Amino acid sequence: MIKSSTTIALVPQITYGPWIYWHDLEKGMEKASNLGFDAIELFTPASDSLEIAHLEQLLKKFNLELSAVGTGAGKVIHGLTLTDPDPEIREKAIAFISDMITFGAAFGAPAIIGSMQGNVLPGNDREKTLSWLADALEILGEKAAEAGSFLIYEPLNRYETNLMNTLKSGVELLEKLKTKQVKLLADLFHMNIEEADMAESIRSAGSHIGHIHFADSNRKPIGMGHTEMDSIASAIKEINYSHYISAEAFPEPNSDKAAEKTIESFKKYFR
Ligand code: LER
Ligand code: MN
Repeated sequence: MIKSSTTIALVPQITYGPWIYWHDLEKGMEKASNLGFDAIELFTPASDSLEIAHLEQLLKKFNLELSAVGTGAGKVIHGLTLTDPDPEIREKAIAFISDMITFGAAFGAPAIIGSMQGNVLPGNDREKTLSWLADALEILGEKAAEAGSFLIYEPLNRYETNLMNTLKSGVELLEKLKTKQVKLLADLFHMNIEEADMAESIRSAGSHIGHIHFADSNRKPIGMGHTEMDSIASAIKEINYSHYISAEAFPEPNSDKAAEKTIESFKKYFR
């Protein structure tokens, strides 16, 4: 079954971005639960920002699951990426994500590699940079397997990375890896910039897709932009997608309305 999820941002340094609820875990969970979301996706400063027992207790209390954990704080706060030319920084990036994998796995949730993938920096070789990314995914994919989980790799739009911008390039990257524990994130906002045909891209990527970010063309909640959702929803159902559809969208016009719009759209297309 396709499950609904909404995001909660808990990084104090970040005060605006594509996340629905902000800075208050318990309040966000209570609201998500009241609206009938199945799960929450968390954006935390680090793997040890929340006590496992505390989160466990709140998930139980509000009858929610943890759909995924974001790792972007490693870049935003610490300047780490998996493709930095400095091997020490790459190593720290791997350690940061590795700890996030362990944290998420305690709740059956995968870690997401989005902005932590980095970029081919000026003066650097593309093939070399891609080999650093592949090496990191091999290590982290196996780490996720050991933890009983999997890892999520997210192609981003061209304004955020020059590594992989489409699902197809993501599939090609994953198919070259030895590890089979890495799945793709289909972020409908990034896809609306990069894909020629979003539904067709979803059908082609098929079972490689392990997580979906639910946002309209303007990164507002689905239903507030011009993304044509009918064909996309059909494609998601056609590939028998059975993971989460998680609202990574701006809290517009405010968190409560964005969450309501999201669950309304989720039910319209997937229930
Ligand atoms: C993360 O999921 C994402 O979509 C990016 O745009 C943020 O780095
Ligand atoms: Mn995303």
